[in-house]
Amino acid sequence: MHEIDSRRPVKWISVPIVAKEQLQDVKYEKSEGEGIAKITINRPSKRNAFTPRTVLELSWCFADARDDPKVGVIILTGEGTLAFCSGGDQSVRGQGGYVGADEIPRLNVLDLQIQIRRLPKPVIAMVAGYAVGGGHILHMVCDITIAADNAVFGQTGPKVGSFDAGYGSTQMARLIGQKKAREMWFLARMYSAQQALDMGLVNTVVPLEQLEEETLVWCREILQNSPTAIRVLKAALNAAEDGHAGIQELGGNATLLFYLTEEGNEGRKAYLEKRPPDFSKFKRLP
Ligand code: S0N
Repeated sequence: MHEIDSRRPVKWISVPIVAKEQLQDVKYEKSEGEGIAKITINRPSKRNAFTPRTVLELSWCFADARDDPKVGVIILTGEGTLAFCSGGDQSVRGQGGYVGADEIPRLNVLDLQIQIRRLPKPVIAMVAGYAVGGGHILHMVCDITIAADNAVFGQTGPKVGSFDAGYGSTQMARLIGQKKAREMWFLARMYSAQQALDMGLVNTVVPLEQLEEETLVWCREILQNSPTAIRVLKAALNAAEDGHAGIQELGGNATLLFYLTEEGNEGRKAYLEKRPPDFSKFKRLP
């Protein structure tokens, strides 16, 4: 029998990182002089359905908004008034996932969901029209949802042969309860904005023509508050449900805050100055 030598040497091949390209499926904007970023899925002729490329571009934008210290709140929305997002683009769904130019099937929207959930700044879904399928899940993983009165919410998975057994199920049950979540998934019905509000699926419903104006009011109110308090609260609200990953996120915030203290820096300074650290002056509070 031919044996595989698992200790054989490896040949490392240098891989160039693909530079970020021009956005094709997504619009990315920042408000002048304010800390608001707006990310818009821009495929209105497909009701803003996402392909792997769309998801990749969304991920680039969220990464930029995360890294930009001037950005304090991020809006996720869809182009036009007919749809926030209609989920995965069924015309590029292949075997094993959604297929892009590289012909590799992917479910990379799952990575995007985690990116939004763990992003240490509030993400607001601004929903006009349909938020269905994977698009419905995207709004659910956002921190807040502002819905226009023409918004329609629902899961279509059981009709088109797909499901989200991750946040799409568990986060939904946290938001609207187990019975309602089972109804929403098993029957795959559509729900109006008012029904969504009554279920606790969205934070508020406003007339379509006031959607952006009202969303900006929420953004500006958030921006007046302590960014650190908000980031720790977001991590705390995630922590109990996200297991080790949730604790890691909350713990990362504790480390960040500790690094900002004199006590946190005493050990580093002592190491660099080649002396024993002196923690004696730091209070041991009750
Ligand atoms: C959104 C709907 C209800 C809008 O109806 P309306 O207004 O009557 O417009 P249509 O005429 O139906 O649509 C206009 C044009 O847009 C195309 N289109 C719309 N949605 C899609 C789509 N999702 N994929 C591809 N094309 C779409 C229409 O075909 C039409 O084009 P033309 O003009 O050329 O005919 C209605 O459109 C609708 O029901 N859409 C389908 C909704 C749907 O079933 N979405 C997919 C659900 N599944 C997922 O999203 C899975 C996502 C996923 O990747 C995933 C995988 C693993 C784990 C988790 C997930 C996850 O869910 O996140």
